[in-house]
Amino acid sequence: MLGACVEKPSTLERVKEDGVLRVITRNSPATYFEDRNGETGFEYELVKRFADDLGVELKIETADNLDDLFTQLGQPDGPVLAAAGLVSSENRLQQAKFSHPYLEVTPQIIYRNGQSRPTSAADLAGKRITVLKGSSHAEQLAELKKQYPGIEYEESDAVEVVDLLRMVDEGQIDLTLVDSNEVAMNQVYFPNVRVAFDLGDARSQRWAVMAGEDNSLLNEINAYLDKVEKNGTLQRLKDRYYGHVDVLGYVGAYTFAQHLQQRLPKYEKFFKEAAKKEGVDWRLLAAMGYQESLWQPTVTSKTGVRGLMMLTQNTAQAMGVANRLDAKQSIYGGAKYLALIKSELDDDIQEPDRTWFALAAYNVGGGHLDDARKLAKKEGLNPNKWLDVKKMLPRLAQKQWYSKTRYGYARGGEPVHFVANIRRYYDILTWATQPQLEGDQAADSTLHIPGIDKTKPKEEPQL
Ligand code: BLG
Repeated sequence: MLGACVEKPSTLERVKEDGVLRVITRNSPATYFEDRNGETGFEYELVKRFADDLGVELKIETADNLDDLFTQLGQPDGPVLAAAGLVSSENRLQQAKFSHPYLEVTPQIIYRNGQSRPTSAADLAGKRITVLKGSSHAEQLAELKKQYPGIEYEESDAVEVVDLLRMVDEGQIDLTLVDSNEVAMNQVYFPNVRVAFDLGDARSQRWAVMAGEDNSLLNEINAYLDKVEKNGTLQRLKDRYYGHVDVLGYVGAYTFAQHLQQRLPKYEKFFKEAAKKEGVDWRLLAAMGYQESLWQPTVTSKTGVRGLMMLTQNTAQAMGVANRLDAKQSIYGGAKYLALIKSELDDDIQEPDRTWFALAAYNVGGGHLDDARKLAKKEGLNPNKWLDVKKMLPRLAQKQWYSKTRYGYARGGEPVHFVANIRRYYDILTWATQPQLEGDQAADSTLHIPGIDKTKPKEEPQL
């Protein structure tokens, strides 16, 4: 048909022709932010893979608040997709169409540890409550207020979710209402933040396209989301961003937050200086220090390994450490040892695996690590991939396997946990630092949580 030649291209065709997927989101730790490695965040990673699948470039735009986000999405020359932890609501359906769900979240009332814990909607009356302007939580409270007129709340468009949690943590407000995934992600930064109760049922987060979209993009999005659900990618992202509490447990998460505030500042300077000297990331060193000693300089293990970075006597000697219980010496010694073993690894091992191998060797020794790599090769696995070698390490504790290795028995399960824990702490610490504090100022800076840098007025752009 002749008419087909002049037909308007579909949204999907337009995206492919332009070679760019324009996405609008919010600048917050759970959605999108920048760290020293560049752009990151749960939504960012999910949407970046989608753009890669389409074979187009991803262009992220950020909205100041949720109203602004939907306004921009509705513009004819605006972004075509909103990926910002959105839930569908009746109001929003007038402006947008929503994709298949990718994350289940439950709205949770948050209070400060030590204050009386509200247990039902009636308890919200008379409390200082702040929520995000234009959020589904504001809609929820508006609904509740009809039933409980005593409920007063403020809607703010000058803050992000992480600010709300900080305000509760510091006692500036009594309560807030945020989604469970944000709590899970941020619990590790705020020792006083507690969940009071779930307000309402679980809801699904979805991506949004503008209401008039011709479904070409929406269908593609849905197929993509179904695919990442099936192949495990989605679950891996969830674990990475929202799995801290699952891994650390609630008590571990509060404890980590406490140590982050109380212990790390004492040693941060040493981590930074040692990292600079040895050419490694200070957050990685700090994560190792947490795994080894919970940032305590005078601990001793059952096996006589000592200090903040848990150096054996041999390692300490080799690294020129006179006093293992001196925090600075321990950190400098640990950093030097890490850099040394990393430089000695096989050239075929590429980053980021190279870092995980170096950590494993730090814990179990280079000889045993080599044995595990040889076992991997024999099994047809890749000896240069951490994912493969970590499967072999526990075998070093089983006679049928270790009896055939060069270095023999080792508690091979330990380095696997060691690396997994350090990666978790490293992620948390990386997200807790602001990009603008890198470089020259970094040595003087303390930890900052994305979106809540107290040294800068909130109005300034975060990136
Ligand atoms: C590491 C050494 C490695 C050594 C391995 O042990 O200590 N690392 C450091 O000193 C930094 O040098 O490798 S070797 O030189 O090739 O032999 C193996 O001996 C330390 C580990 C041991 C572990 N923590 C750093 O990760 C530890 O303390 N394990 C015992 C825990 S407990 O007492 O059973 O609770």
